Formats: sequence, C-alpha cells, structure tokens
Amino acid sequence: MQAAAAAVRHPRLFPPSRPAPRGTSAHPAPLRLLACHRSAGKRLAFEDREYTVQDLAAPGAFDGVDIALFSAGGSVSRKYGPAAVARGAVVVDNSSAFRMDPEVPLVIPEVSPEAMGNVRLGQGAIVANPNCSTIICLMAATPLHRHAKVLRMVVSTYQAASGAGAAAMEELKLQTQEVLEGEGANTQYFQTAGCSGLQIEYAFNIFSHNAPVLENGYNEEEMKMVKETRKFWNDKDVKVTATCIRVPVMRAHAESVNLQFEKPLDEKTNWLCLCCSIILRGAPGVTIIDDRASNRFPTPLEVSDKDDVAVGRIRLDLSLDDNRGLDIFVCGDQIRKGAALNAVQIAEMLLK
Ligand code: 11C
Repeated sequence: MQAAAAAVRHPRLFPPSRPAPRGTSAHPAPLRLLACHRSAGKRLAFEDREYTVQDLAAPGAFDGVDIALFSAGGSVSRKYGPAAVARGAVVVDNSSAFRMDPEVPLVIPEVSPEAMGNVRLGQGAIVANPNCSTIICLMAATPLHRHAKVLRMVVSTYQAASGAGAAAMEELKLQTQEVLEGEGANTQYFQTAGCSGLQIEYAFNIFSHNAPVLENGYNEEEMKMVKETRKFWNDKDVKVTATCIRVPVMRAHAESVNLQFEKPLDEKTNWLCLCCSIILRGAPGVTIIDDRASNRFPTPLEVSDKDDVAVGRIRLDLSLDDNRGLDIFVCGDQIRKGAALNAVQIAEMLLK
C-alpha cells in the first residue's frame, strides 16, 4: 500500500468497560483504514474482521474519527494531518513532518508523558511520534539523564532493514539467498526507493544509513537523533553526535551509547554501573540483559517482536578520568517500540 493513514476506534483502545468516546454508536466501525486512491477498495483483515480501505482524500474521510494514526511519510502527513485535526481528530504522526514544530508534542510515553500537555481527545491536535533510533536510545538514556544530567551523548547505531520498510526487508532476504546460491546480488531497493540512488549490496554488508547526507556531513537520520534529543530533554545545549549505520538485521535496531554526565550517578564512583542498573531496572519499558560472566547481552533477535527495549554492556567509560562517563548497548524492536507500539501507547494515553 502506497499511503496508509489509519483512523482508529479500536477495541484495544476502546474496550467495553471504558466510556464510549464521542460519536460512538451501538455498532461502531471501530477502525477505518485510509490510503491513497490507488489502494482504496482493497480488503484488509484485522483480528476477526475485514475492512475496505477508503480514499484518504474523499470528503468526510476523517469525520467521526477520534484518533488518527498517520504512517505514510511526511508529505501525506503535511497534506492530510491538518484536515484530520480540523475534524477534531488527534493525529499521532509517525513521520518527521511535525517533530521539530515547537507547538507539537514529541512523545515517548514512558519518558516524556508531560509533553502531551493539553492534548485532549475531541479537541484536534497533532502529536509526533519520534524517530525509531531516537526512541530506542532515549528509553535508556533519559532515566539516567533525569538522575545525573547528560552533558554529551555519542551514539552509533546498527539499524535493521525494517527501518527502511518492508521492501528493504524483502530485499535483504532475497539478496542473502542470491549470494548464498552464487548469484549476483540484486540491489534494486536501495537504488530506487527514495534512497538517493544508493548502489549498495545489503546482504553480508553494512553501510552508512540511506538517508540523504546534509551539508554538515551528517545524514538526516543522525540529525534527527541530535535535534529530537534536544527537544526531549528541553536542552538546546546538550552535546549529541551520532553515526547511523544500516546492518543486515531484519527488524530490531541496536545502538552503542556513550554518556557523559554532569555529576557521578553515585557519590562512590565505582558504584556507577550498579547505580545505572538500579535506575534502569526501575524504568518502565526497559529490560536489563547484562550478564558479564556468560557474555550475554542484548541482541536484535532477542528483542524482535518484544515491547521492551533491552540494555546491557553497562560499564564505566575508561577514557574519562572523572568517572562520569558510561557506555551502554541498547536493542529495541524498531517496528514496535520504535514506531507502532509507541504510537498506540500515545493513543492509549489520550484515553486515560
Ligand atoms: C530507519 N529510523 O531506521 C529510520 C526510519 O523519521 O521516522 C524512520 C524514519 C523516521 O531507517
């Protein structure tokens, strides 16, 4: 499907025990699937029902919609998001279109619930879902930042195919088969799918993230991590740098995160790692996998299809004399906590 904006009145969000939202009838259509005219008319199954995809541009497409989950890219969000808001919907937008708008909340429910501010069901608003790499990183870094203030963060990502879409996942699978069978690798996806004609073999390879490279030498993915972190932490001076890399993994991102704090996490500096573990053990949505004895730490496979972000390799940064630096390794399912789950959690917040 080319464009997909889904308007939600879903049973998970509106179970019978909760008060019925505005406009709910005895037999509501709980979910409305919207897409561009090319996909309109398609039938899609969800749980025990089939839905017909409707044209996003049709008059009244957003009438009666309480929450609209947009996941069709920035241009669709910019064009149709305001139309949905005008009809009273709260738009939870997965694109980067509105993230840096000072009027638009950027929300990870576990770490920045306060950012939702005055957004209320029925009052029309846009809430931005952050970039997946940012979410996964900040699920771990924010609880530590709240405790000891991060002055500088250095991130290196190992990003899965899923972040580039279903076609990239398919290409990784096919290319891997082709290479193993001794055929030349087919690099069609990253050449054609809005990736600046990147000619790259994906199977058995890693490469710099496919987002466009900017004048400052960073690519857009890296700058999203920089800017979104500053917005989250409400700190325009926090030093953040990132190197974003695509790896041949299907659907969970991994990130090496180096943090430099304003003060030690604990008075006794050699307790830093323990203190970090304690803070993160209490952090919602975070699981610690940090078994030095058996060399067991987070892996993308282990977090795939899971809601929690896993953190491990928790250790002091030896390169800093004052013991205020920490290295951690984070893995998170980019489709779940990096995108869909975070958006649904935002929708659920609206119902509380
Ligand atoms: C990736 N993070 O893994 C990207 C995909 O701004 O939401 C999502 C881009 C975004 O390639």
